[in-house]
Amino acid sequence: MNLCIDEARLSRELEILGAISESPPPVTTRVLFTEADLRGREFVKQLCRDAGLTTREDAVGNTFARWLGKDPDLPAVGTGSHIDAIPNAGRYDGTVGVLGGLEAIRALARGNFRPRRSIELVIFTSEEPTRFGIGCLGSRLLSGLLEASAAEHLKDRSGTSLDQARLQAGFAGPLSGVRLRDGYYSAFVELHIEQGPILEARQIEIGVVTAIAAPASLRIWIEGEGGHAGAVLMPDRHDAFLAAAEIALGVESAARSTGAMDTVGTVGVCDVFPGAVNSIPNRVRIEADVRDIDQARRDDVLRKIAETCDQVATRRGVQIRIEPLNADPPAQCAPAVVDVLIQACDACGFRYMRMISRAYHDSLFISRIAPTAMLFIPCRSGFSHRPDEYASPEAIGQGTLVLAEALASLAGAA
Ligand code: HGY
Ligand code: MN
Ligand code: MN
Repeated sequence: MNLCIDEARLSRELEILGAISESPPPVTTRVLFTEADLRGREFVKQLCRDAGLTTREDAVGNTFARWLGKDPDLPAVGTGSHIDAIPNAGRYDGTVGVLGGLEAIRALARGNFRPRRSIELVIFTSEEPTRFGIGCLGSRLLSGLLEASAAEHLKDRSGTSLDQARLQAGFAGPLSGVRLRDGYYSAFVELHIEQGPILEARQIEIGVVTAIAAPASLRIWIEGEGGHAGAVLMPDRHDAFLAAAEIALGVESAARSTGAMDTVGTVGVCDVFPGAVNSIPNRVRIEADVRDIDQARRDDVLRKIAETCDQVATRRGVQIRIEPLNADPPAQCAPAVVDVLIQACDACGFRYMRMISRAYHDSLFISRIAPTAMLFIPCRSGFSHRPDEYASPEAIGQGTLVLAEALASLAGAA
């Protein structure tokens, strides 16, 4: 097909969405159900309505914008990603898949393509774990990987429950109604920045994702003994922060110990109580993120972290409690959908490479209920989850063009 992507419009929309943030530009922060998140949702929904799509939202805020096909009763072809952003983030993570997906649909309509199967754009709620500690909240509920009963107990750091937060944001109805029926999508494709340096380094336009790494995250609580920083002698201390510091170093050494480059471990959250320079920390909460494409190797790292916690607890005379947040299996992308993406790359004349995704995405969970694959585009130096995250209008346009070709192929012509 002779499709044309409106790169200038797509870039403008990404800029506008990027500036809908709790932080001043160039930083984007858009945490679940904050005022910025709700404004961002409204902005994208209006663009979908302007494009003639019918929109709906479910009880947790997953948003669907459907281009009705000639055979509306057939399972639709899905595409989409997320628009929530962690603190101090960039403006392309997730949004390229949402606004690129919308532009792919608009380009098909401008090219007088009419789909046989409906094509549905999805904005997944809370892909980032920032507010409730677990990532992909919306797609976990859609795929049934997270039961509504378990989700209802989630609370954020202020003690607000997911139910309270979503109702305040205007999303009512039972969470049990979020789960999609089997066969709801005939196929799903997510466009996303690579969040790594490989495509740019090899000067390849498109990454065709064949597998998504297995993420796990832990919350670790350390209870020590507080006291006066001047009066308590060193041998008498049970400093919760120093115990946490040893555990954080243990996360790093456990990840390195597998010898595999695919194993990664990070401690990205550390709350110290009472947080006064002259008071010995008596309570610390840290959160660890452990991933690998090999689930058994990842689980080995989790076991090593637990052993480290036991040793530190004994040696330092502190109490340590591990609260597992998630430990998901990796996803294999559907070969049939991967083939369609490769054919679309060939049709557009772009170089591509098969690759795994070290970041997780909503496709990790949608792949449980529909044949799924992902398209990556290069981002500058592989930077992501930081304000200097950047993907060029040309790269975004190329990814969007391949996506449009793939959606047309998967939906069939009316
Ligand atoms: O952490 C991730 O992999 C995703 O960006 N939330
Ligand atoms: Mn992210
Ligand atoms: Mn993302």
